[in-house]
Amino acid sequence: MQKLFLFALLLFAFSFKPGEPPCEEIRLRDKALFPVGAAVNTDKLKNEENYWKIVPVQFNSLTPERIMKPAYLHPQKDKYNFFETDHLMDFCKQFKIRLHGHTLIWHKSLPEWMETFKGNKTEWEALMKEHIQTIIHHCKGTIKSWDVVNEAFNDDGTLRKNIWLKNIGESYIEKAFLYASEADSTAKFFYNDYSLEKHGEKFGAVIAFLKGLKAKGIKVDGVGMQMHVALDYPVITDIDAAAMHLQEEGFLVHYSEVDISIRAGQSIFAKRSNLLALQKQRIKAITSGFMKLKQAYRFGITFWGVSDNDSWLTEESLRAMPLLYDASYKIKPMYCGFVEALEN
Ligand code: 9MR
Repeated sequence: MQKLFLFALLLFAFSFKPGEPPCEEIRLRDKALFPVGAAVNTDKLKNEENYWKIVPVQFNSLTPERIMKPAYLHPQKDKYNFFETDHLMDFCKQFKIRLHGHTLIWHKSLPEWMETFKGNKTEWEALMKEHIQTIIHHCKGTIKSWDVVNEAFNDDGTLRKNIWLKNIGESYIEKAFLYASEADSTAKFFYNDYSLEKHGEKFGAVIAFLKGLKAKGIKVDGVGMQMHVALDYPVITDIDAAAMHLQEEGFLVHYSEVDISIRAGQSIFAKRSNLLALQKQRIKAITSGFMKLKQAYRFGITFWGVSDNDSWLTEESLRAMPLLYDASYKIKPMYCGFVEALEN
């Protein structure tokens, strides 16, 4: 009995190697047949060695997490602040990384002057036009794709009552895309939103609306499905169907803000190692589904952050652990699941 116990102990000791990576860390950007992206925090890119050592090696597409939102870029009516954007554009040029503009029109991260602006419909349209076109002109040649309108729909498919809808009316979305294409007729323009991957009511409303714009000759090139998902929701068949549906309608598909919370909807008693294993399978399934799209429609998969330490979800709960790297910038099983999908 004692011998058996000793044998089991030795077996355990040899099979448990703390700190061993769950798979080989490769260069995702070289392996994938589509752009692999991350939302980037420019402070960390400048100041955190672990962070800037990973970013240009792993990713060939970046989306600025904050610095291109109106509150940062357009702090006063007659003042723009392109300092951080210029820095990021240089970085991307240096490392041959695509920079995706995020986001021109949204209901959040607005400067105070914009939220409190008093004017009639024509003045609001002029404000929006000037905002969109100044930014696109500044970045023209380097930024070749944009989230023009972000999160304009509610979950039930109605339009969100934001400052743009209140002051311009429903035509603000059409106008935003029109102004964008006037500023750069060659860039790719996206509508970006969350919960589209459920392929439900919201998706139906968004796609009908965007088809309507296209029918009027407005340039809308693609849709960003943000993909802030849980381990088991939405089901993979719905995610895949939503992506295929976009392709059938001729829209480029961007999984634009991917993260997978390991705790959302799970029992509080669930073991972390089991959840991380499920997360690995989950990203593998999501990525494999994306790879079923024709190559020309795969705009890319962008993770909403690099490590669990810099996810917006971590601000709410340390337990979400939603990204490819752990808080100390070591690859997680999720990274390996992504690689496995690329290899199949
Ligand atoms: O991750 C972003 C967080 O750091 C910012 O504080 C926040 C407000 O600007 O925006 C977060 O990113 C959001 C993205 O721009 C749009 N989709 C939802 C994302 C998470 O809230």
